[in-house]
Amino acid sequence: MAVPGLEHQNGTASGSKGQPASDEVDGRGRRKPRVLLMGPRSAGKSSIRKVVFEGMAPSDTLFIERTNKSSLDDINSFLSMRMFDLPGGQLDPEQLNLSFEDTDAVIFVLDAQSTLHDMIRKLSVTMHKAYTANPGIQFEIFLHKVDGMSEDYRLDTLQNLRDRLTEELFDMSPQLESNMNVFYHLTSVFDTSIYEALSKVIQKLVPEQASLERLLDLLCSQCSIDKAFLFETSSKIYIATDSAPLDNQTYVICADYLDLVGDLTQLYECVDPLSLRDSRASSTRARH
Ligand SMILES: Nc1nc2c(ncn2[C@@H]2O[C@H](COP(=O)(O)OP(=O)(O)OP(=O)(O)O)[C@@H](O)[C@H]2O)c(=O)[nH]1
Ligand SMILES: [Mg+2]
Repeated sequence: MAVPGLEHQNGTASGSKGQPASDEVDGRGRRKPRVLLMGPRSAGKSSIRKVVFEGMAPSDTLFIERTNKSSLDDINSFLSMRMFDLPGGQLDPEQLNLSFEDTDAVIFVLDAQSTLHDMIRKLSVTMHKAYTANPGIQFEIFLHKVDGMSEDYRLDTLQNLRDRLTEELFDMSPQLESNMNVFYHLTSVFDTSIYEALSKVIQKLVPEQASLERLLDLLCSQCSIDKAFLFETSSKIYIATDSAPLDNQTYVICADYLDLVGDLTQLYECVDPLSLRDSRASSTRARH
């Protein structure tokens, strides 16, 4: 199953206090969920945004310029949401006219190939501050750039990060540590892991999640389907899936299929007959 086209508008962070502005609510008048992308310099925050939501080739991320002021992706489709890409090292959103109070999820992007010692301490202080301001906030830790690392090494690095962060949070407040919603993901823009991780983050922001899952369960049982996804075709993010266990290979096959559908759509997409006639006329003139 697929939902066509995401719309993205780039802009800068707007004020968040008081009544929400019209671009901060969806078609049904609900406030759009807000997601902040934070982390140290060069961790890969902008690359994630550009690869997933703007279709940039992963190898082209090498040429992305460093982010100096926060930029906003306004995503309007089946799920509307606002994603803010913060400058590297900026862990205080208030300095950018944003706040943790009206943030639904924070994605901390950490470079798995760098030393994380100092960052973990800063991260725990930021998480403490965010949780105090908004206990419902969702923390998503992306241990990013894991391509080129062996499976064992990836898992060891993740376990180390998890242990040290849990320890820091526990030292600050054992009660707070046990109540926080913290989720960990291994990601890379060079494979499907980034799409799967973002799908899991976004699914938690869809209020209709449980109903969608039930509908997909029904679809699977009625039509003898092994696995069903509700996809955003342009970003390859799945908004929901049925309750059967998901293996990575199934997602990879579906993602390849979506790429194929995308390529064929471009090949057969409607071309404005007027522009076609103009281009034919100019090429005829050129031959004379
Ligand atoms: N190996 C690898 N490199 C990556 C990945 N994602 C991003 N990069 C590289 O990391 C570098 C920094 O990427 P950016 O997206 O600019 O990082 P950023 O976090 O937005 O950086 P600032 O805006 O300075 O905070 C680029 O050279 C990317 O090519 C990944 O998954 N794997
Ligand atoms: Mg950036």
